[in-house]
Amino acid sequence: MSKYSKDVIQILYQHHLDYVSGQYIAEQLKISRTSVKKIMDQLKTEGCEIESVNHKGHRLINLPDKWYSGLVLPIIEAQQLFDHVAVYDSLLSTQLEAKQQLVGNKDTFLILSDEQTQGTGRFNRPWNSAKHKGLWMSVVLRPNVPFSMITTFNLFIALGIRDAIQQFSNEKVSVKWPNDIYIKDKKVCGFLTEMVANSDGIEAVICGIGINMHHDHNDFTGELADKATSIGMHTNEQLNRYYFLQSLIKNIEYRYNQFINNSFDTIRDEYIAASNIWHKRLRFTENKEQFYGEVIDIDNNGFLLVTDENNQTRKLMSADIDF
Ligand code: BTX
Repeated sequence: MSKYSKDVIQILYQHHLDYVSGQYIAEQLKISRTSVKKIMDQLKTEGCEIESVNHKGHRLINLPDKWYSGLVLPIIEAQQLFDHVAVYDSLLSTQLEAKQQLVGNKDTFLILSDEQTQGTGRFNRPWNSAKHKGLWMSVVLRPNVPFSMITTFNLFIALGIRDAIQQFSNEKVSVKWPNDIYIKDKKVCGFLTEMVANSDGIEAVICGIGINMHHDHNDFTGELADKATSIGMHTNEQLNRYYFLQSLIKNIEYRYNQFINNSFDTIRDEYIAASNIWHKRLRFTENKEQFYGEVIDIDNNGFLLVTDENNQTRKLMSADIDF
């Protein structure tokens, strides 16, 4: 891919419905018109719907589905959340990359990759992150809040992710405390929050988010076959990752500001209504201990209150829950 592809597509996006001449693009980027033509052909073979008309120029008809930093940038710039964004074709893991890039600066940023070859969930479990299929990303934020507040970060962000997915799904989308988002009875998204801190306070919060988007039934094999789903399997609309990202970032920003300014009890009712863990006998795994029980409440700090089979109430901060 030419290093100018992202600039060319950004220029086309900025002019959206209008034609842009090859001459104009060449002048803006200080490259030849032949190079512009080559890049345009390359973009078309990658699936960008570009119309080229003699004496008029080039026009982007539809947003592509492939990630181009030139198209992600305007989405990020429309919100206040991030200082910058980096877009990759393939990474081991956006979470690993984010942790490397946060050192030695105070920036907030987004790392996005079309594929992860070693995507991971909690406890180093593998996270399936196939190319072109999903949204695999990590956000780095720098909240100036006490350590004690960080436990509720995940709960606020869960609602942001849930709201974004709900906008595109025909079916009800719910939160499975503490780290998953479900469509009906299948997992569409997993996310995790990690923190870098020193004695002065929190240096960074790194939230890794994996959302299945374009998968169909055949894409989920093995243990995922009856566990996982994608937004694409529950929508009538043509799903485009840029439109989804736009909504996701907006919703995350909204919930992040809520998190900074409010305690969990202000969203507790909303969180409870969005959760799918009520009135069920569930299996809990906490620190390798397994037990069965029923969730009775989520307290004002976001801890789960569970009555186990011995009628004991347990307070959980994090656990694996199986239906
Ligand atoms: P988790 O440990 O709760 O979930 C991991 C479990 O979810 C796996 O053991 C498997 O059963 C199931 N699983 C794996 N891949 C998928 C999938 N694509 N869809 C549905 N279920 C799946 C949840 O961890 C947190 C996952 C965070 C992933 C993001 S992606 C961007 C960032 N980079 C990275 O390496 N991790 C995060």
